[in-house]
Amino acid sequence: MSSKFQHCLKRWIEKSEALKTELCHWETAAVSLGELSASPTDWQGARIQETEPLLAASVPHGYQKGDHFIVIFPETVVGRLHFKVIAENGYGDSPTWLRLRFAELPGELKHWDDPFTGILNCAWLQEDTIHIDNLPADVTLPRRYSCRYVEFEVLGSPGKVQIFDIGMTMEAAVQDIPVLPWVSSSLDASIERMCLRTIRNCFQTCPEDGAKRDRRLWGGDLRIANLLNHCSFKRYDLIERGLFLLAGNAMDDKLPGCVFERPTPRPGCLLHDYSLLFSVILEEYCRLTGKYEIGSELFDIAAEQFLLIQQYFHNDLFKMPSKNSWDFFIDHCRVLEKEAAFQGLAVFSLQALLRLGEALGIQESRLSSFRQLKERWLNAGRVAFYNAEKGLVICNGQVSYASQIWFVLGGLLTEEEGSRALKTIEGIDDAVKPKTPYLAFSLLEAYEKCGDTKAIHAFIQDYWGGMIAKGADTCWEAYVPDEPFFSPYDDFRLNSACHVWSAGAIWFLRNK
Ligand code: RAM
Repeated sequence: MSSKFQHCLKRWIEKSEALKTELCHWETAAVSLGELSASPTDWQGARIQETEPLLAASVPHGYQKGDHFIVIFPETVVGRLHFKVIAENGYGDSPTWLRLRFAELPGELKHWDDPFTGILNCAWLQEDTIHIDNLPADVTLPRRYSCRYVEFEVLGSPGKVQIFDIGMTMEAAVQDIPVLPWVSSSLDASIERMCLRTIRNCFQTCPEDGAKRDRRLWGGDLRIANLLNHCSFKRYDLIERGLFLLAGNAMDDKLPGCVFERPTPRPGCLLHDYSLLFSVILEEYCRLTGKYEIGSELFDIAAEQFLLIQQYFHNDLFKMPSKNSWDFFIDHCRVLEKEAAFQGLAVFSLQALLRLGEALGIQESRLSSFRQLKERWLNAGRVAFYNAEKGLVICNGQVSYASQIWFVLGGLLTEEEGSRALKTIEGIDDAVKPKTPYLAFSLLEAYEKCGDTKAIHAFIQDYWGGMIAKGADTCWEAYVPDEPFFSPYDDFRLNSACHVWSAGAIWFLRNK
């Protein structure tokens, strides 16, 4: 296949590299020892209770083979763990062997030894074993971890050892969480703080999806990160780097779903909705910053995505090539019928492309074919999926939030029809609900488009407030309030509890 953009890739990668930031480093100490217990009333049936403060002045406990203890950090931290070890009797004649387990949530520690059932690599589980040969020792682990709790287990030691001064050298592109003026309630303030901490922890040399997993740039996540950045840290360089990383890693002109930064940038898998959403990120980035040069530079590759996607449209209707194909995302939900949602998302993304084209002053002769495509997709989608009598978008017999949301956002429903659909679906018990705060973000956008500010606030308080009530201090990748063990990966221990796409509430609390 001949590539139209092959000659641009090197330049885009170079631009992304020039935007690579130095990371900030700072210290956070573990503040107490903790005890893990089963607790049916707590999220995932687990609780870690503080038992004793870890003060600089307190005499460290002595530990030997078979002992274990948990330390608690004051918040979810991301960085490199360090601590000191000494032999209690001063005679360290042999190695100390430790197992360390890092958990974002208590449930991970409680279920650590359960059989692994996940569909991703089990090496994502945050565990390390180390040998420390010479005591006394100052130990710093080489790997970056994301955690609130660390369990130390002594697998072997020269008699009793003391382990103390346990801290995390934090690592992120940004350090200080901005103090934002005015909040309307203390719950909103806590939600904002949780969102800001999440964004900070995920802002590394690019906006990563999750600090524990996948630790990489994803297109859909970047769309949300771009908006959140604008109302928080304002590190536009990180977003711009993300845009160039995606563009510079195009495969046969197709923008990748994700990108690995190390050891050198390379593309990850394809996700067709993320390829289309690139136009949305670009348009929003240009509009929010007024920096339209990047829009000019990347407009053509954004536009190309709509030509490439046409192979999946038949008579202007999107058709999944196979059921449950991972290449079309929408949400982490296996039963979801995605065709209507994808149709709406395609129109939504095409509208963003057209807005950007107009703002850039691109000639109508170039834009008109995209305008026609948008009209055709919009009309075909309405005819195929909108049931005016029921007032709902129905996809292959299924009623889902995803279908209503993307039909509203794409303008395939009028504001009135959208309001009706979003109200009607609330009364349908078996409607397929969002599994992630990613889709929940778009639900809020849909409420906003229909002018329902009350619904936005009620949903934020219930959904993000629900996470806080369950102990969250950063936003969880997946959240189904009545399914504590839900995991897109068939093992909840793989879920990330600090995920940037989940911090979307702050956009609606702040973007007033
Ligand atoms: C997972 C992560 C990531 C998301 C993709 C589609 O790997 O949750 O954030 O963008 O799925």
